[in-house]
Amino acid sequence: MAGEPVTVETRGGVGIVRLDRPEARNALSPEVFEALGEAIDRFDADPGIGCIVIAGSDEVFAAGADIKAMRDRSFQDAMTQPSARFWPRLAACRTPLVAAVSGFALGGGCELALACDMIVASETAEFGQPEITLGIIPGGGGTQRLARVLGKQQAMELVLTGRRIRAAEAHELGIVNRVTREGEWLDAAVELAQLVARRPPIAVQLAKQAVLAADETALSAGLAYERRLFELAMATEDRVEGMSAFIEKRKPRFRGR
Ligand code: DAK
Repeated sequence: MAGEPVTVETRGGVGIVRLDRPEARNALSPEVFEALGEAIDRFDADPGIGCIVIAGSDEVFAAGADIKAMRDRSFQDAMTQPSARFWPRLAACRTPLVAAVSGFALGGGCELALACDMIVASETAEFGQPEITLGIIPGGGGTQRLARVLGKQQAMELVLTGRRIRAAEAHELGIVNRVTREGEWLDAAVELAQLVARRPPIAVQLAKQAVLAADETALSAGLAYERRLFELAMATEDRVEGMSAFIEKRKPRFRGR
């Protein structure tokens, strides 16, 4: 019998959630969506966690939504099942998210990685949106996020053909932050996450909100929003500590206030 569909651990201020459903190539069943959402919510509420890594195994990040669970789903089911709730839940996470991708990231798996704030990929990673081959289209943000990162033409090709791209091409196209050698992907992702986790947490969350707003707003509105968030950062104790530490030539001790 299959065990828990995700495992969690922490490493130096970083929460790591790993999809663990190897018999189905980490397909995102309703149970996986629920467990993943819960783990992310718990880490997001934990003041000891400054960054979250979402990972799979060496072989597969996630092969997408569970096709077997989806085949007989009615329209009503599709409206209410956990996957529909998962995506807004993920978007509400204030803590930065790093996707650590090795092997296949397909369909909802690719969308999960794209919904994260940064992606670290093994050279073995393959990304793709094969939904079209099943008679559906991406439903977890793939068309929108790919079009924003790649531009219309490149996104259109991937979405209309379902062609998979390897890590090197994904890096060239700007989807992936860095590509590592096989076997080094998780440590590299955790290292990047730990760097973020060492930064003052309120400023980190404000910075995440500011960058995400760039996709949603016109430049003038985005600049005004950034200005408000900057002013909030100025009101924190951590920024007094950060600036004092710089002037006194010592390491800052951030307390999340
Ligand atoms: N769902 C269910 N089972 C899957 C699966 C999937 N996505 N992917 C693999 N499996 C199962 C296989 O059926 C097989 O099961 P058994 O035959 O052993 O029972 C087992 O995992 C091993 O699979 P393979 O034999 O195929 O393994 P390989 O290593 O040869 O190939 C592969 C790995 C990942 C290349 C291949 O399995 C594959 O192409 N998988 C399907 C990829 C795919 O088409 N993904 C897109 C799914 S649709 C939404 C949000 C999001 C979505 C929808 C709605 N809303 C918010 C509304 C997302 C949709 C999708 O992702």
